[in-house]
Amino acid sequence: MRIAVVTLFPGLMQGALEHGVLGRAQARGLAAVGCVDPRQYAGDAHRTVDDRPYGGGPGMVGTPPPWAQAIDAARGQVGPDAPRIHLSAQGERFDEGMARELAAMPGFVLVASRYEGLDQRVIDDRIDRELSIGDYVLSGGEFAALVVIDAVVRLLPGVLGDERSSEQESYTAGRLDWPHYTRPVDWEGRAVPKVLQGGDHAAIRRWRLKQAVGRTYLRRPDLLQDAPQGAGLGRALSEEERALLNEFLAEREEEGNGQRNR
Ligand code: 4F9
Repeated sequence: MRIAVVTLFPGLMQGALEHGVLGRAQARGLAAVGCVDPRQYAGDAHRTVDDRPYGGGPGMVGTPPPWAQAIDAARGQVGPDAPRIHLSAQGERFDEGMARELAAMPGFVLVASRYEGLDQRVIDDRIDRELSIGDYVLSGGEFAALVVIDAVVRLLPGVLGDERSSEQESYTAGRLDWPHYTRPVDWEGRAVPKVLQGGDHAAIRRWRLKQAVGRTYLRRPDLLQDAPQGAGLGRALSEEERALLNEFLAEREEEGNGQRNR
């Protein structure tokens, strides 16, 4: 997969992309991330890439010629029909469903503009889609672009090894994770749950699904609704999950309305 990022801070992107899963995916040739800096296409001696907004007000707006040329050059790196995606608080909300959609593509362009944004004519003419990673304002789109890249690249075949089977993946999609434990078995008077200490794999699987469904119910009940138009991975409870949730809630009641697990 090829990803090209249009950014005034290629160094910020490249630094973050060297590490961990993303660094390894690139080293192994599974993903290639390149950056295009609009400053390369600034015509004047001062390398200007923004200007004061028409109509007045604070801040600066990305000026069309260098941004449009940088977007065109980025598309040249990834393919003539690659979608051009602008990271923007005005965009549709990015979620795991969209990460899967992007992971199935041969490549895409991410445009990270500064906080005040991009001249609307560039958006109208050179952007195919706007994505938001959440309802907050960032000082620029770079960190949002990194969030999208991380969520997508980890889904590419071969990137994560075999940590999760696709069967397990479809069972737990749209559900929060279950709790994890490692040694020591007792830590500051807190024990690892008994079922995890034994070797009954069916019981362990059942316990984990129960915790996942219970946590989702308590913390993110919205995920237990079918997603409006297939974007997110939320879905209604299955029969098995409903039974597990009833058990989870009964056990929680017994424990005294649980500080456990919140
Ligand atoms: C981008 C915020 C994506 C949320 C870009 C300022 C942004 C953003 N999601 N804020 N520039």
